[in-house]
Amino acid sequence: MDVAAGAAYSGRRALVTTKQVGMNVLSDSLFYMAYTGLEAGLVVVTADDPGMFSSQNEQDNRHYAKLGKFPMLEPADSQECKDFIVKGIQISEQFDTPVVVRTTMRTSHSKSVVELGGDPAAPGPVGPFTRNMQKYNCMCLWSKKRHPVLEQRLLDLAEFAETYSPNRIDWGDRELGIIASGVVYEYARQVFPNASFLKLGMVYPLPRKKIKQFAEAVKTVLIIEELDPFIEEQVRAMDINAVGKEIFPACDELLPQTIVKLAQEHSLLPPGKQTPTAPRSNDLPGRSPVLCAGCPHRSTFYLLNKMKLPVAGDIGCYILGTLPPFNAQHTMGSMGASIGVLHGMGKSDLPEPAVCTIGDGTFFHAGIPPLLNMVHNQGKGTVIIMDNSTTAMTGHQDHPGRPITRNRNGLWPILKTSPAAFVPSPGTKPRSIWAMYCVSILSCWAVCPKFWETNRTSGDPLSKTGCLKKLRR
Ligand SMILES: Cc1ncc(C[n+]2csc(CCOP(=O)(O)OP(=O)(O)O)c2C)c(N)n1
Ligand code: SF4
Repeated sequence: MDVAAGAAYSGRRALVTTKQVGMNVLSDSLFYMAYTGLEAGLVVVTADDPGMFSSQNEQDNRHYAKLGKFPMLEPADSQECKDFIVKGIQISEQFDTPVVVRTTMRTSHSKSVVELGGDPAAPGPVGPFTRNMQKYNCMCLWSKKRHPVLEQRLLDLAEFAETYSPNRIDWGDRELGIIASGVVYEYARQVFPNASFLKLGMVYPLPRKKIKQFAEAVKTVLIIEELDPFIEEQVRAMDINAVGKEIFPACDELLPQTIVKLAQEHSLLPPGKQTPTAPRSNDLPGRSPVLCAGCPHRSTFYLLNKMKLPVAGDIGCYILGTLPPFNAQHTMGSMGASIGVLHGMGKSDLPEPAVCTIGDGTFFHAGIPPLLNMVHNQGKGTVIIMDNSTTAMTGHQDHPGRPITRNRNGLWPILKTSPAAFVPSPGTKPRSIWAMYCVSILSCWAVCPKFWETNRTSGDPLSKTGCLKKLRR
């Protein structure tokens, strides 16, 4: 996020993409950017996960818009996903603010026809850096003066939302007026084809006048939204009698068949209406996710299970060490948390030695500050770095320890600067964990075979290293 800030301050447009919990990590920087504004457009795309298909919680990131005071757009289909990025950049430059585009897992994974439009003009050279400390330096002295600017900007954006075309009313039967946004709008349209609709493309700030006009013209206002009553609370605060969360719960996705079922239970639809759903075979066996055959994490978890140690876990493929047959990760919270949790366990004088597991990608992303903190505060425990030379779980992305950007043992130069006892993997006796009573690091290194499989023909420098030659034999 700060890299994007630096670019936007320098006059270059920037885009940041993140999954929903990534907003928690980048919010500190996004919030200061709402105060400073920028020299060129900046858009953040966040993908929420109603239904928790691959996330540790089901947070509703729309709240960030209200908390951080920046506009948020919500596309309903692939065309809008593309259009809202362009519109987001325009709004960002027009109102001098970062803009967040919120998708959900379904919008991100769905495919529909997109009209591309013309190629954007190539960016020209940027001028010298704008030296405007009163705007870009958030020292409280100056930041205090930016707060009223931000409040006025929100009012201006609310006015803009009134005429912003993706906030549109489609009149139908006036008995029922539905307010919806995102992919849920598409579902609701399918379930209630004859109702009147207020479709919101901008979910913060809301077009208050348009909402009032809509509510006054229909008999019942129904708000269908996944997760929290974010729109509903704002609409009710406008003294509009709306129905929403008493029908549609705050947990899980609201798929068309769920909307039909709940609407029937509350007499909004006659019984018997069905929504077409994809056919499913009932005779498929249940399969829980497992570590791949030959995964190097397997042997580490096999030993951890045998040693019956308490293990603070982290996020990556190795989260699967939690499940049978390993049963070897006892906590997992957020990316990089394992080292801090281990630190706390060590400070609690447990009657047994404790360890934590953290992948190399996660270590570089979020593990170094807590490790330094642990060493500085004389913690005790063993940090096991599950080094498979890649960021496997999310698609084998590069990271700073990978040979493509560094030497083969990218972790080592960093670990050697730490005053923790460092035990590299070759010849390591896992039992030595028992003997350690300080911060120790055990690097379990073996390349992820899936990564090797997909990269061996790509000319990636990793495929030329000795480790891979060994693996191939
Ligand atoms: C704050 C945050 N950002 C991103 C993610 C998505 N994420 C899940 S696992 C992972 C990477 C794991 O890589 P690594 O630690 O190297 O473990 P591996 O999968 O290679 O075993 C990422 C980026 C997340 N869960 N939380
Ligand atoms: S992708 Fe790689 S790290 Fe992940 S489970 Fe498979 S072998 Fe293990």
